[in-house]
Amino acid sequence: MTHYKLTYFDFDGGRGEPIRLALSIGNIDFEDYRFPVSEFSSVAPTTPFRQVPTFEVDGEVITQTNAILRYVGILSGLYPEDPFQALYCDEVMDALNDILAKVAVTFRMEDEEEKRQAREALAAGPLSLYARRFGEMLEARGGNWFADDRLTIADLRIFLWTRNLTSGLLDHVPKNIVELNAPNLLAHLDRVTSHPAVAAYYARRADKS
Ligand SMILES: N[C@@H](CCC(=O)N[C@@H](CS)C(=O)NCC(=O)O)C(=O)O
Repeated sequence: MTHYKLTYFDFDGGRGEPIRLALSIGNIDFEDYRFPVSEFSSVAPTTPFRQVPTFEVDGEVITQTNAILRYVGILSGLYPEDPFQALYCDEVMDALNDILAKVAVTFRMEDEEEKRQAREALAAGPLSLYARRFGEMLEARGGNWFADDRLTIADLRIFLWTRNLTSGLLDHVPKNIVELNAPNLLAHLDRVTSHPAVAAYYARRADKS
């Protein structure tokens, strides 16, 4: 049997979480290697691009969230077979990577005032724009799912982004930014959270903690 190993931070979010979810939904066994953020400086040099997540397939190390996610999405039946529906998925996931990269810059800012200004500018600009566009895409694709009229890896990525933004954990970004720009993403968040396969995954996680 193929040995899969995901290496990512020890929280239930970020770029690693949709990969964990897709594997679990597909009943694919994998080693879920989680490490504390404080240990990143020792893990990073062991990875090809000094970044996580990494995904090992029988010991071969693969990088890039969306590439990994497409692969595990195919294995787990969460990536559309129809090329155009697959394109919808890819568009959303690549756009999400772009906005995450803009926010990631602010995590490296040590000066609190500089970070506050940068985050407020992001909230007023790109974060609002991306939320609006994602909301419009969802609407244009039927209102429930981002592709294929069902749960796909695109939904797994977006609902985690919405969950993060609404959690208030991103300092200096108003908690209601999604509500103001794309209220349908909040309904999407509920829809994905209550999807039986997703709910079952988090029920298993809660049992473990
Ligand atoms: N293009 C990569 C980006 C991965 C990435 O930026 N990961 C973050 C953690 S979520 C990281 O390792 N950041 C450290 C760095 O870039 O120095 C992907 O999509 O997987």
